[in-house]
Amino acid sequence: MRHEDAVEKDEKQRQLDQHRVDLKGTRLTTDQGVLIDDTDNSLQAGERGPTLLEDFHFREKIMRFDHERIPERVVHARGSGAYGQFRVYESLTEYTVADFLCDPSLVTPVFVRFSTVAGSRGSADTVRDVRGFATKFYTRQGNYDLVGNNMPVFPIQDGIKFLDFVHAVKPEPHNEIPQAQSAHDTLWDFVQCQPETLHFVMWLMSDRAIPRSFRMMQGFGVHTFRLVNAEGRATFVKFHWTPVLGTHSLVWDEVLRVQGNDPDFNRRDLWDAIERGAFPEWELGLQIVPESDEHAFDFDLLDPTKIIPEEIVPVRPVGRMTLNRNPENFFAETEQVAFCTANVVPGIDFTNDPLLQARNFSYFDTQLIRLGGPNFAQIPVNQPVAPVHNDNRDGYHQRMIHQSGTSYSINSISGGCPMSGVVSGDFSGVFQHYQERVDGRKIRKRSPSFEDHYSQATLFWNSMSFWEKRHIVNAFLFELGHVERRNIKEKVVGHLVHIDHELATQVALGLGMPVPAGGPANHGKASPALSQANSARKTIATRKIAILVTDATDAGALTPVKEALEGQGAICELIGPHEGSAASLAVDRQLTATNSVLYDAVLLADGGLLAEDGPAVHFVREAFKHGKAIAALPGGSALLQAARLPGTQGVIGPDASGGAFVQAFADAIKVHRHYDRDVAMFSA
Ligand code: HDD
Repeated sequence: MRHEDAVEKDEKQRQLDQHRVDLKGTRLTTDQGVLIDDTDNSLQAGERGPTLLEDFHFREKIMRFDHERIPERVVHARGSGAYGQFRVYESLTEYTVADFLCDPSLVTPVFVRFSTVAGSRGSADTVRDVRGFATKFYTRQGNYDLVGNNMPVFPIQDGIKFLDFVHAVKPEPHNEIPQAQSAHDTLWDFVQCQPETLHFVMWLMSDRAIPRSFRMMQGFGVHTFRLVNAEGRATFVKFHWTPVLGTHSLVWDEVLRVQGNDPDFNRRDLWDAIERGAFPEWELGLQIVPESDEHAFDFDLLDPTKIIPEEIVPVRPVGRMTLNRNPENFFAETEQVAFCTANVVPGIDFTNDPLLQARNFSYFDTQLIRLGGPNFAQIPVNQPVAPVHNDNRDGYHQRMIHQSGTSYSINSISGGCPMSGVVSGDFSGVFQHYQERVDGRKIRKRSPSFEDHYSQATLFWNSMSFWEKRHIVNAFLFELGHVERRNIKEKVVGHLVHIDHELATQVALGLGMPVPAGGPANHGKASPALSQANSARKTIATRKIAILVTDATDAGALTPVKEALEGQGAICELIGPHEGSAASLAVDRQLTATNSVLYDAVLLADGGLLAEDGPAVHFVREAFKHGKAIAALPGGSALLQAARLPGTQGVIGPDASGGAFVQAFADAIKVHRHYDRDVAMFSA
């Protein structure tokens, strides 16, 4: 039984059921429903003769194959989706009329698609990149799409520059190299020409760009939006998703190895967790700003390259989202899902953020080319659970069979239907645009309030722990190390001086450049909420532990430890010298068919045999290098010694036993990564 069968079906699931096609027990037909006897041999004039044009089955089969592809998304082409549910904790009627935010008894179905941005559909999951975090709420008042990212800021301030940014980060036009990488000349040329990118670049160079799991990423709506209540009063709002498992990342060296070992690392992780019933969860949080405070900050609320530090406006947790069901068909659901920032419901509205305004056009437009016409909202994954009645007609792939003899408004023939949503002056449930007062000249000019490109980049840098700073410097060195033009690197370092002199110095030295002359003084402000050092949660749930075993393993010593770890929600995989069983234990993977980078922690239980084994020693040393918790049962102590680890943080020896051993190991895993190990080991 799949896990979703255990929970009561929501409205969206029941709707999707109507579109399911189950081939079990069926017989082969053409698309026209004609039964076919043979699909392996084309119709020929004689056994060795030419193929006949009248073979309609052959032609249909080939035609369907030739047309299987649709254009991949221009950006965010690589993605993975899942269904789930959202429920608000308590009514937010004070701020909004959106009923999914006002009724705590309401369970709203959702579909979420996570993605990378730059790579094409078949690129690896674990590249250095922003991750998309797009949520479609199938509310009773229509679909609401919160199309966010795992970083709260964007590289550009005005949507008219989106094409330029995307062209710069995508593979270079002459040779289509590199795939899914920002480490090349055109991206860094764009950065040095466009200092508004710098705050975003700091996030991109940080560990946020290499998440351990989609389940362990924050999500941000990025823009300032508006909530509107029944009195028509608006409040500014920023949306945050906070993962219940904490926000965690891979380490860069690990990333490079994961790409070869499992290009589907994040996709598989999401899929497996849901299949296993370990449903990923996020809290929705709001930063709420009264309209009267619009100009109370030292940045512009409409500028998408800025955050509101949580220490200034706290994030209020308002609800929880659980992803509990994998799609049944990747193409039909995850590939065809069509998000649009303009999909809003009553009680949620836009601001004049020029990036958001551009997005409201772009998503709508992109679906026309991707999904082949204007009826994409009828595709099952996109179909609202709210009823749809209007005079929109025809177009490619129309599936509705409208009964009415009219398709215009106002009409008298159909009794005026579909009529206005307002009944007897009652506007409840009806979308009403917020009546913002607008007054201005038509100009192509950025507001001066958008001009400061450095202060929040500095804020981000100041907020990082020592190891996060080290990772950022190394990321700059990797990226700029792949840039061929010296002048571009110099210009980038010139910008870094305005963020922080120490950062600029370290990058300059690594690039073999003179230490830059001192820039402006660092303002010294920090926002601790930005550091991942503060995000570890006290759980080992869903953490993957590799247990190294051999035929000499003491199963009696291992089994209670394994069971205790699994009891806390960890996933244990036994890795042995061969498939089958070792010491009466079932081996999940053979040692050379896996790699330490696919696990969060390692338990050595081999019985001494692996101490002589090169790959096993490498496995342990590499896990140490990547900051992972390592524990050895008495049988594993020889391997632990053979690994000659240059440090002890997060390493649990066989001295402890029983519950104390398990607890010490679990505590070491909860830390996520022991970044304070030997600095030299992390320099790569
Ligand atoms: Fe975008 C896809 C997120 C700015 C134009 N964007 C897309 C997706 C996400 C985002 C998560 C993937 C949706 C999915 O899974 O199908 N985009 C963002 C965020 C932005 C942003 C958080 C800034 C705050 N985007 C942005 C701008 C434009 C676009 C400024 C154009 C003016 N984005 C698109 C697009 C895509 C898209 C070309 C490609 C595929 C699609 O829309 O459906 O229209």
